[in-house]
Amino acid sequence: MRKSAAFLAVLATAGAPLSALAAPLPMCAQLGTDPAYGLAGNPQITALTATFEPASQVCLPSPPFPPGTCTNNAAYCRVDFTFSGQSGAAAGYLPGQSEQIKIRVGLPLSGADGGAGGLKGAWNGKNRDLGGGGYAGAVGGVTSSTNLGYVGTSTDTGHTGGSGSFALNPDKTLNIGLIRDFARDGIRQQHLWGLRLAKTYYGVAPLRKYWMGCSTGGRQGHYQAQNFPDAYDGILAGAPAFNWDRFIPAELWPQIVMNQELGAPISSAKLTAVSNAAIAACDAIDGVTDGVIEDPRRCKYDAKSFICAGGPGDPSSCLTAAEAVIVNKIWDGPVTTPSHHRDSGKAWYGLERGAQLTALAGGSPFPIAVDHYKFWIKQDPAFDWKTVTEPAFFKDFVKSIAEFNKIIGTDDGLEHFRRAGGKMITYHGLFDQLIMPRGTYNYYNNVSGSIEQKQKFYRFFPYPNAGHCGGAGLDAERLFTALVDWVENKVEPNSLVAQVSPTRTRKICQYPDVQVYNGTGSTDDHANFTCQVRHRDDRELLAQDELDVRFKPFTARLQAVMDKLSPLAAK
Ligand SMILES: [Ca+2]
Ligand SMILES: [Ca+2]
Repeated sequence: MRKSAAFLAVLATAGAPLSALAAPLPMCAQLGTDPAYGLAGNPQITALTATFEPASQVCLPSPPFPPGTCTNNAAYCRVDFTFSGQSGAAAGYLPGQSEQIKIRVGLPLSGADGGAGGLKGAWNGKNRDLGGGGYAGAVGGVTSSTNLGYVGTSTDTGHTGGSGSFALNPDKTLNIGLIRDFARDGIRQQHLWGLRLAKTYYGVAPLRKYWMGCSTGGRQGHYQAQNFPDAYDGILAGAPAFNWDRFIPAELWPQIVMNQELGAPISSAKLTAVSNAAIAACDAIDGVTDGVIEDPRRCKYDAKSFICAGGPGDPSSCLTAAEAVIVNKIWDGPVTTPSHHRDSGKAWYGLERGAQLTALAGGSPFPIAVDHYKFWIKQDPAFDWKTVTEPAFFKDFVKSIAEFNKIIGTDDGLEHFRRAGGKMITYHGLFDQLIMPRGTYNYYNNVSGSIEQKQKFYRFFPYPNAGHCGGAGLDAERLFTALVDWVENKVEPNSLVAQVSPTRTRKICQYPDVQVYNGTGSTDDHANFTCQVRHRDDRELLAQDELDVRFKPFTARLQAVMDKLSPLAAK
């Protein structure tokens, strides 16, 4: 890891007076037992443990993984506890209920505990908070941070278990306290306790603070950039689950149209076959026939081309005419009749042509979307999503925006983050099978400023052919290294290299640059491609993704509806 001389000098001068004033630095176990260190005996802390975790090797089972697929974990100090700073109706909970945010802080060993090789023991002087997935509901491992020398943190976001049912009280009212903990307070406390424990354990506050997360972790990263703009030097926030109020109900759209118009899901074999047909049809648009679609937004493949002709040449998995209509509706996302000549009718986006459809349109619906519909929108645990008609969907969609956009929509601007000097990288696998990539294009394009102004602090890397948070050479640690280099060494990340397969590397160009094959040499070598710099995206691509004004939050009309409907309107 590269560290600038200036950074080391700052750490040295900042560290000296603090450690001179502080009480003796604790051993790991003392964090769990000695009230002098702020956790033990703290009335806001329960279920406290501080454990010295020795170095270990964790191997994945073989088969299916190749023999020796192992991770070597460095020894670290693991601190687990539950934080409760709020309680009762005033904080949005039920009477007698209190905040219960589980937090894990992993600390690379200090000098007192035998750590070495970093700046303070094994610590590199920096924190890297880690994001969650789905509805969270459990603290995650932190060794991906501690193994690299960072303090690592994680939270369950204030509820237990991966269901969305925490949002609903037994009396069918919304539990605003727990929703706020999921949206905001869990990650805020995770961050603050990471800072506090670093200072306590090493005697000096971290001089660099990073966030790293994908999916819900991508939403969490954006939430903090929007709401706590000076908390981080750098944020890596991939496949972001922002627009939560909109894309989550849109994840149920495939099931609603299949149920309403076909009465049953389309078979997985057919869905896979028509996705492959789309890839085959659109592969060459980017100039290289290689199974990769560089920009699926340019792919207009019509599922009607895959209708069984009734001849001997039909694949066994071809579609009926009715199924083809539905596959197009899934790809196009929820679109209703425009009410005005300037309306698009588009409520949200679909998955890209070529993405695996079986996660959202398979034999059973995606549980996060079902839970959102049941517990959040309908506030009825017995609600059956199969009763939702297509026209009713759009009413429910507006209700979801009205009630939840302000608290967890996470689509506010980044002006304060930009002014605070933060840097953020987002990325999205373009064959993401759960979160529609065009939501990320939409957000990026709605951030204020020209492309050049945005790229000074916020960059977007679309990954062709990659799925949700991985695949096709999407490597979050490689992205994180680029972020650190940008923050600490001012190296602007214009393009990255993806190891797509053992025998293929490709460039990943920042949006809206376009990858161009140089015309000679192997198309499996990234060196034979160039990222063509562009200052704007194609107008036609932007126009086709314009959302209908009725489904955009914060228009004046919708704001009035929101304020009337929402018990959550006050953030
Ligand atoms: Ca709270
Ligand atoms: Ca191609």
